[in-house]
Formats: sequence, structure tokens, C-alpha cells
Amino acid sequence: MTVEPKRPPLTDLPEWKALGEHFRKIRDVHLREFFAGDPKRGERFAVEDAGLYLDYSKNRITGETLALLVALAEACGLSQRIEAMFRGEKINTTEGRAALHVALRMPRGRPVFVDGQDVGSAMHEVLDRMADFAGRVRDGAWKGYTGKRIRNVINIGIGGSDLGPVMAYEALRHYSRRDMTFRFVSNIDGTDFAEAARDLNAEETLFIVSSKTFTTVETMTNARTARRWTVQALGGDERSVARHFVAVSTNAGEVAKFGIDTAHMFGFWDWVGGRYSMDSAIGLSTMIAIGPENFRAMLDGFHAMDEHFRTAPFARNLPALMGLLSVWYNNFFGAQTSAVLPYDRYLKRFPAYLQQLTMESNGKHVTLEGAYVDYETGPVFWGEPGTNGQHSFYQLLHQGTKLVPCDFIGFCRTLNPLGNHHDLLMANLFAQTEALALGRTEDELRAEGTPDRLVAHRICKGNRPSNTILGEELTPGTLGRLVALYEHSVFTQGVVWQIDSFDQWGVELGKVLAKKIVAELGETGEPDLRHDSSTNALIRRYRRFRPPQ
Ligand code: G6Q
Repeated sequence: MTVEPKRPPLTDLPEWKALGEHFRKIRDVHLREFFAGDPKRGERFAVEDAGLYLDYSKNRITGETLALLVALAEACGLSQRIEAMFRGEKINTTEGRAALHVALRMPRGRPVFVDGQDVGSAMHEVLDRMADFAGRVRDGAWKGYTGKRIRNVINIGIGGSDLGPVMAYEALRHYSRRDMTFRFVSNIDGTDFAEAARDLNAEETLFIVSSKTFTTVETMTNARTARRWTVQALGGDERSVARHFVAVSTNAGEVAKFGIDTAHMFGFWDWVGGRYSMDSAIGLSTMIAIGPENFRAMLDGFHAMDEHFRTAPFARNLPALMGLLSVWYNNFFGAQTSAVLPYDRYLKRFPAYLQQLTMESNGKHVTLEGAYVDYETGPVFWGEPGTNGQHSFYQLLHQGTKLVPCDFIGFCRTLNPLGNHHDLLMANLFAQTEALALGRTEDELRAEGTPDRLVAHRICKGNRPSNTILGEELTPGTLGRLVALYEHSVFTQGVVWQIDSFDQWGVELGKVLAKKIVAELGETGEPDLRHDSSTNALIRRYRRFRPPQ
């Protein structure tokens, strides 16, 4: 059942047109003017809730912009869509599925309905089994085939079954078991597996094969290679697989076919999208690394942000505000990209994680009804941890010809207090947001005695927008809040753009073509190639220069 009422095209909405009018009035106003005209702007355009502080005052907005964006959200049915998501309606219309990741972090005892069935207890049963297993691996009760305890865990998965686990492991490394090694194999490039396994003892290594479908070619190829590596190292006995492989999947049949005992399979459900699954059983490696209690704290952080998103008025709702600001730059200022700049080394994989979350969700060209959109949808999302980016691409942010809205993320307390490192780090974060917003004028440069020939080169025009997300400390709960913040910001944008943020049909075509080409690469004689002339030539050249088969 689709929950989509027919709506007028987005660009016909009076609220959209009002924003267009308003944009023409304020597009040339400088953030300097906004700040000069309102000494309390920094406090007025900031909101603290669900454990995070969002300063959005360095955006090119006024109170009126905000009111118009909120009116747009209402006109697009954001409130109803949020309720539909939380009720487990099939808001992923093209795949006929609910998108109920918010259920994964519901506290025990709260009913969660999907198709009229309460799945809450099944969900907590999986969490309990995960906790039991993670505990046994962590305390050494779970032994490898030769009786040794597990010291290495390798998660094999790709896309949504990799990016969340690897990001969360890196982000929460401070809380992880330091006497264990955690690695992540995703790429079908054999180098990924070879480098991950090369210095590990198979007797002490556990593989978690994470795949919702258990048919993904990259994951299954890596899993088969891992099985060969294990069996070979453990004396050729296939029985060793049972002690060194567990699965996370929705497909018990394929798990059993692979040779993994389904007693060692941790399930989830089709209403959990891959890129929304790091808090499901897909997070098993995270749980082994940080322990069940910390994992629960992470889920509680997600849940706090979920509740905030569901209940806070949009004008004080962190994910809604961030999503609407993204629409403002994307559709009215014509910004093509958006950057996330975490000033915390532990968040080094956060931009890569968000790339999938944002771009796979909102990189869509048709509406829910299948009509081509005549407006821009999801921006290109990218980023790097600060301060490294400052010494590379920030030049373009400050003086390039493109407008790149930025999210800065930082914490008041560091997990590694070393001299004045943290003050220096945070000083840089604050300084960058200030420099981007206010810039440096010709008058200021001349007053400083800048030589004439360099004045133009040194001017920073400023007026470059940013959000600052300030947390107290990077904890498992904070990470949950942060991820949920972006999940719901992406959702808000998708609702405004009237697209399905939960499907990903665009990735199919390449997979289909790759299958065909694999067969052609395997042919012993000269294959009858019927691609375009470029692809044909590339295949022929590859066949000529690869090692003899
Ligand atoms: C995410 C996508 C995609 C998916 C991978 C892995 O939302 O659906 O990235 O997670 O293709 O799929 P499997 O978990 O089925 O192997």
C-alpha cells in the first residue's frame, strides 16, 4: 500500500514560489550585515537538543527565510511523512517496504508494528543474542577450531554492510578492545582481502559475513576466499568454518548453503535499508569491539535524536533545520555540493559514510509518482577531517568560484588530552567558520599594509555558509545522535523533493553489465563483443595483457 497522496508539483507550491521571491531579496546580503544588524544572531539561530548544539547562524538566512522553509516543509507533508515512517508504513514505495530503522533503537518493551505485527520482541531477541555472542568472543569463551581464543575480527560486507561498521569502529576506537584487531574487507579487488589477512593467524580470526541478501558478488567472493584461507590454514578441515564464520543476513537459506550454521546467524529485516543498518545486527563487529553496553548507549543516542525529530517543532528541530537549509542552498543558491568537516580524528570515515547515506538516498531523478523532476535533488556530498583539509581544499572554499555549504563538527572535550592540541584544533574550527562567513575586505587588507599588487589576491569575500555541530564529547551515544541527525536531515530533504530516499535502482545497471563482461573475460576464444567501441577495445586490451589463463 502506498502512503503517497498525489501532490502538486513542488515548484508550483505557493511556499516554493514565496521562497524564490524571498531569495531574490536576500541573495546579495552579506553575513557581515546579518551579524551587524543583530547582535544576538549567534544565539537566536542556534538550537540545543538531544545532546547536540547546532549553530546555524552563519547561514544566509533571516527569520523570514526560516519561516518560509518551515512553511514549505509543512506544505510538503513532512509531519505526516515522519508519522508514516514511525508507524512502519511502506514509505519506500518502489520496493514496497517500510523504512523503519527508527525501530532498531526503540527501548525494550516499546511495541514496533510492521504489517500489523509487533516486531519489537524479535528485534530485542537478536540484540540479546548478539550481546551474548559478543560477550563470549570478548571474554575468550568462544574458541577457534584449534581451541585458541579469537583475537581478530574481520567484517566482510560492502556498501551498507561495510560503511557503517567501519565508520563506527573508527569513531569508537577509544572504547574498543585494544587487545583485539578489527578489519573490514569490502572491495572485490583481491588486494583488500590479501592485505587484511596477511599478518593474521587464522586460528585466532573470526569472519563476520555481513550481507542482507547474502548474494552480493563482492561479499560472497571475499567470503569464499576467506573460507579457503581459513580451511587451508587449519589443516583442510571444513568443520573449522563453523568456529570461524558467523553471518549477519536476512537470507537463512543462502547462509546455510555457504556452510554457516544458522544458529550462528544474526538476522534483520527487509524494512532495514542497507545504509540505515549500522544499528541492526550489521553492527555485530561494532558490538564486539565496544561491548554490548556501549552499543546500547549508541542505540539510545540514536533514539534520543529520533524522538527529537518526531516531536520538536520544525523551527527548533535539528534534522529538519539542517535538511531545509540544504534545500535552500541546493535549490535556490544553486550549490552543487555540500561538505562535512569533522574536527575529530576518530570521525575520519564519517564523510565516506555520509556519502552513501546522502547520495544513495537522494541522488534521484524522478518523484515518487515516477515523474522527472524539474529541480535539483541531492547535492554531491564530500569531506575530510579538519585540520588536514585546511592545508588542501579549503582554498577553494574560501576563494573559489563555487558556493559550498559546510558542516563543521567538533567536541568540547577530547578523548586524548595532550598539551594544548585540542584548543588548537577547536580554534581552527571556530576560525574557519568565522573566516568563511565574514571574509577579509579590501579596506582591512590595505589597513594592514598589504602591497597593492596582492590586495585582490588576498581578499576573501566571505558570505560562505556553514553549520557548526558542537557535542560535549565523542561517546557511543553522541555517535548515535550524529548519525540519526543526518539520517533525518536526508529524510527531510527527500520529503521536500518528493522522491523515494530508500531505494537505489541506479546501481543496478552497472551490476548487470559487469555480469555480462565477466562471462566475456572468461571465454577461451575471442568473445563476440557487442558493446560500444570504447568498451570493446578496453576488454580486448585487458585480455591481451593479463597473465595467460
Ligand atoms: C544500501 C544499499 C547497498 C547495500 C550493499 C550490500 O542501502 O542497499 O549499499 O547495502 O549493496 O548489500 P548486501 O547487504 O545485501 O550484501
